[in-house]
Amino acid sequence: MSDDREIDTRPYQGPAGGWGSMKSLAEINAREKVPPVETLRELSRQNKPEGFMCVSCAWGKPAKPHLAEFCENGAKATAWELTSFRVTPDFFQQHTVSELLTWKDFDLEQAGRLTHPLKYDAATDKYVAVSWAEAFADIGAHLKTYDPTKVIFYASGRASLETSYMYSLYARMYGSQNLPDSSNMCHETTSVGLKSAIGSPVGTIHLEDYETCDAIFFFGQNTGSNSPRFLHPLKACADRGVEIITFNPLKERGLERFTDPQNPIQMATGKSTQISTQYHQVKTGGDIAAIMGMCKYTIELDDAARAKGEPAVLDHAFLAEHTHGFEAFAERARNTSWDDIERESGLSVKAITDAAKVYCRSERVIAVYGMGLTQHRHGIDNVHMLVNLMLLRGNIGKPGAGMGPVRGHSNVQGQRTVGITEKPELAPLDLLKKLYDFEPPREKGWDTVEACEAVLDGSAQAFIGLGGNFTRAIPDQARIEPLWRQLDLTVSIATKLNRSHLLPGKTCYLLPCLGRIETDMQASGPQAVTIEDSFSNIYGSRGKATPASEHLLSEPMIVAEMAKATLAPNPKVNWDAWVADYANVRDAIEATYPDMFKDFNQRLWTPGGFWKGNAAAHRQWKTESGRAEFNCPAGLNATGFDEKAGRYRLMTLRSNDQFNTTIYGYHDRFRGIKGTRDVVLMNAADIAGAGLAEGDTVSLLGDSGDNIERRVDGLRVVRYDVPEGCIGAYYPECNDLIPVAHHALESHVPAGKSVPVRLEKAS
Ligand SMILES: Nc1nc2c(c(=O)[nH]1)N[C@H]1C(S)=C(S)[C@@H](COP(=O)(O)OP(=O)(O)OC[C@H]3O[C@@H](n4cnc5c(=O)[nH]c(N)nc54)[C@H](O)[C@@H]3O)O[C@H]1N2
Ligand SMILES: Nc1nc2c(c(=O)[nH]1)N[C@H]1C(S)=C(S)[C@@H](COP(=O)(O)OP(=O)(O)OC[C@H]3O[C@@H](n4cnc5c(=O)[nH]c(N)nc54)[C@H](O)[C@@H]3O)O[C@H]1N2
Ligand SMILES: [Mo]
Repeated sequence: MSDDREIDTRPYQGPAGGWGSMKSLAEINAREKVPPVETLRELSRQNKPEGFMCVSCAWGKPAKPHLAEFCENGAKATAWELTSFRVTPDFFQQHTVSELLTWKDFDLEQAGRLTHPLKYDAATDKYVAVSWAEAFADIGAHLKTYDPTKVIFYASGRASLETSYMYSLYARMYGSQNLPDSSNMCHETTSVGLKSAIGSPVGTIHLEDYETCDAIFFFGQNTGSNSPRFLHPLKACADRGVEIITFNPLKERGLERFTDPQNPIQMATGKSTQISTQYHQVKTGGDIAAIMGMCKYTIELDDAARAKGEPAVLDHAFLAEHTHGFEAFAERARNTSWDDIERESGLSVKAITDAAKVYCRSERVIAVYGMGLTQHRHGIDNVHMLVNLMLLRGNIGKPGAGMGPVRGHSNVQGQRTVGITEKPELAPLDLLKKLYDFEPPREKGWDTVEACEAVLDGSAQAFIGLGGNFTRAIPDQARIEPLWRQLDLTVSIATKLNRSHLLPGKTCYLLPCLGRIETDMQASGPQAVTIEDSFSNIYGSRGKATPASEHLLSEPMIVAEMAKATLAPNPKVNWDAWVADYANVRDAIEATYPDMFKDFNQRLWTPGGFWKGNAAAHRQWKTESGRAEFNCPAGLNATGFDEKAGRYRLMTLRSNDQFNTTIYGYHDRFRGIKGTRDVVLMNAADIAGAGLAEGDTVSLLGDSGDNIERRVDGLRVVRYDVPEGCIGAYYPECNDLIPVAHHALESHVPAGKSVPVRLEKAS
């Protein structure tokens, strides 16, 4: 166990990348005891044509990859999967589930890869090995007795397009549309916000657009930690003189400066490249106001230019031909006062106009964003505002410009593409009915928040998890965990042990699967799978590492066997043929989505992937009006709650040493926090104002006013450069503080970037 670590919270002076990332990598490889030859062999295949696609983030894979087309965190994810540690049935003989519940997330996953199918035995409070046949038969028998509309089929965004297609078909043939995925906690705000504004639920740019853009506006995305390969195109942009304007409450190192580990001169001389040309520490939830300020400046500059007969600033031809609602929005922007904008954004008029001037003089602008915009009560307004800004000068649907949301899990976007969605209108239900001769459910299913509510009110009967760590990723964990154990059946398909597995339903199975890096041998030979990245490009991926255990089954096989055990035979669906050769699943995907997946099997190994297409990128707007929509926000503040004395806006953050709930270690290098994750990052004035000193121990208490006590104790105060009133702490440790009801309107993404909290000093 790991509680004797040395704690160090001195600020980090180095750049992102560089020798620091090399050292961090070497450490994790040594710790996982992966033989160096194996590591090197696998890393050399990472993100390469005919290789495997990284299991970490969804950043694009260039057609001409670098010699080493991986980053520190991608390599960590590889080592994490290749680990030589194993969690065997013997491990569970030694540890009861109650005991394991006291372990930290890090220690649970560090124990190694799961090796055998397991069933929870309530009498001994232990997991015990079972045969696959027994597990499938029992799961099927249970599912047959439930109301399908009360069964949750969750997916975390890693499983392939093939698995995801089979999984969503299985759920629907069973009668359930409850298909939430991790996207519900993540970029669903993008899916809803971009769809209503530009008619496309995903980003509009290609990776190559970074070669021709002349400015980048960056909101709430932590590139250095969460999509580090993006640092290469960003560095190339910086080298070309592209202006990079960042809005983030925290000074994230990867957005400040970067040393390219693949550049021998930078590595030898210790030189780094400055990334952001302007860095604006906006208040948490203050982006609507900041963007409104930029829109106001741009529109008023245009008003003045036209009054003087000078060239227009706005792209009036584009506005007239392609947009709807401009006049109403322009009036709103003109009528918004700079006082309100300054107060709500926490930025000065000068800072905002400096940014706006760059916008006005740039011809090709890319807007990048991540969780800093999506995880707020008014997250949709955030996304809409960014679209508004981009529309003003026609920056969507032309080369070198467009919307660039950075997706999370490596195939999270793809899962939605092939049917994992609780929204019936997003799945081709009529075609599925025709292809497979069954009656698909037509009612809307539960998303993640609704699934949580269904567990809270007792209406959910069973949970199937295709990967992920659901109960650890969601809000309000302390309230939900006890009720989780009332579920009649819980089934987790997983590679490693995590906290969700330690909350067994009345009947509970833990099914270990192959990872993407491993050889997947089926009747027709070794299989490849496919994934879709943030740019809507689709790639083949082939694992070649030796499986962690001979008892593992592939995800498609597990889904197929569960389906066969649950559903009446259907001559139109040959699950066995699909498993025997995944090319057959790809043919089925092509038949279901002919536009996006034409010649799917032939295009599997296209260098750089093949593009599934995007109407908005061609200025075809699939919106209600048939045009790109300007949307006015409800207000200027995205948090959804008022400021009051003693109340802070809590941002739940990822460290550089984690992948979501998978904790690789205790070193958030770029933020200079080592040895602990139990911290709260606070502004010096706030520390003094609360009568605290650095290093004090405090508790955070929920302050949402719903009379439910929420608290997290034992957090160490760290002085940090964040705006006053805004504090940061790590996810998932602080998820207990987020009420399930505190989510983005419409998209239902838990509002983990602005949570109302109070502070209490430990006595
Ligand atoms: N190594 C690693 N890679 C990952 C992940 C991981 O955990 N580890 N997770 C993956 C997943 S699933 C996802 S979704 C992505 C997440 O990647 P990101 O989108 O980068 O998500 P976060 O790190 O949660 O937060 C992003 C940034 O938002 C800023 N922020 C917080 N509040 C605000 C605000 O109100 N306004 C603005 N402008 N900024 C704000 C924070 O300071 C932080 O820098 O990364 C993926 N890649
Ligand atoms: N407060 C707060 N909460 C958040 C967030 C936040 O920023 N703040 N971020 C949210 C976001 S963006 C997301 S995406 C969610 C993440 O939520 P999830 O996607 O549910 O969680 P992960 O931590 O990615 O899941 C890790 C587990 O996946 C399993 N796994 C890994 N690889 C494989 C595989 O190949 N196959 C299978 N079957 N299983 C595998 C392992 O058992 C591992 O323990 O959390 C959300 N929760
Ligand atoms: Mo995510």
